[in-house]
Amino acid sequence: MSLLVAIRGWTPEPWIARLRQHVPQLAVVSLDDPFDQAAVRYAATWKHPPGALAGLPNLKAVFSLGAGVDHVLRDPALPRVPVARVVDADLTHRMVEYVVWHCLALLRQARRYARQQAEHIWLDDRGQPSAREVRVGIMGLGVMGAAAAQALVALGFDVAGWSRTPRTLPQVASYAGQAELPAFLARTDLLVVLLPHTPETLGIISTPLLRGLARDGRLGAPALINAGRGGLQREVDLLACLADGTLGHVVLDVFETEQLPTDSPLWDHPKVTLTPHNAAVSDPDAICALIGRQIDRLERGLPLEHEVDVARGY
Ligand code: NDP
Ligand code: OXD
Repeated sequence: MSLLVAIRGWTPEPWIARLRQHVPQLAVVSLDDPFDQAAVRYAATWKHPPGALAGLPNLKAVFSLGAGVDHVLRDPALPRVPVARVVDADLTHRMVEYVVWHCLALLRQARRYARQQAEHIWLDDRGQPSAREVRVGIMGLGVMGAAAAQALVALGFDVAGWSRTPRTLPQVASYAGQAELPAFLARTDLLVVLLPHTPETLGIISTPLLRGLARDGRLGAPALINAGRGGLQREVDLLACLADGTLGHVVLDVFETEQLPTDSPLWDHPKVTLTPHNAAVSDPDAICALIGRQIDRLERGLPLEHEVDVARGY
């Protein structure tokens, strides 16, 4: 019996080595080498090529090596077996750091002071609002969004979240579904996007949505932080919204095309902050240990943890 590692875009070797440690009872085989298809019982994937998991007659489950599963579910030939994703405290903590970092940078006008320092300008205009005067709205109040919301509440921000179904979190106003989206946007100065990429959320961060953000915030114009997925945003709309003042600043960790093409206007835009899809980087040890525990559970007849609803897309 074997565990198939199907990775594109990341270097597979470190994953294969760690899976051999954490799943010693199975042979760990790679998509890049010849392997016996009938022996494959589990697959671990990051962006496997569509069709690569078809024709594995004894496959029992697929493990995403990340929290997101859009890279798995986009495969039209994906076998009808349970799919599990990563839920890991370290991964969540890294995302919380990312969101807090950028909310504080926007609140404290980090870019402006960096520019002033570079130009030797001493301009103390005392124009700093406090966190409690700034309304953060988090789209996606799941594992990552809920943890980020709690950290922002602890810093004093005025926090709300938007999800498919209502969520109850201390000191976080909950908005749910399309019907409550306008009210959520209208009270949001900093929009943080931690949604999964699904057929329903594809392209959701567009001009009409961004025009619904609050216009009376202490930061001047609203700002966007997207660390969910690039497919959620329309980049032409982001640029148009920055140009006409609908948005004051945009922070992006994810892009419609990754790697971001070198000629993208986002690179040099003065009101854009970019990171290379590393808001929360998976720790291979933690994730391979999680896969080991999941396989143990299945072999003992227990249900998978963090199973994805394939029809819903997350
Ligand atoms: P979860 O599945 O725990 O949470 C998803 C949230 O999105 C839930 O609150 C869900 O609502 C909400 N949601 C889904 N569809 C809709 C919809 N149509 N309308 C409104 N709300 C919706 O995911 P995680 O928090 O673990 O991760 C979120 C995403 O973050 C991942 O899918 C991945 O794309 C991204 N990510 C990015 C990383 C990076 O480095 N940039 C690293 C890790 C993850 P409900 O609560 O009602 O189900
Ligand atoms: C993930 C990611 O989904 O790294 O875990 O994007």
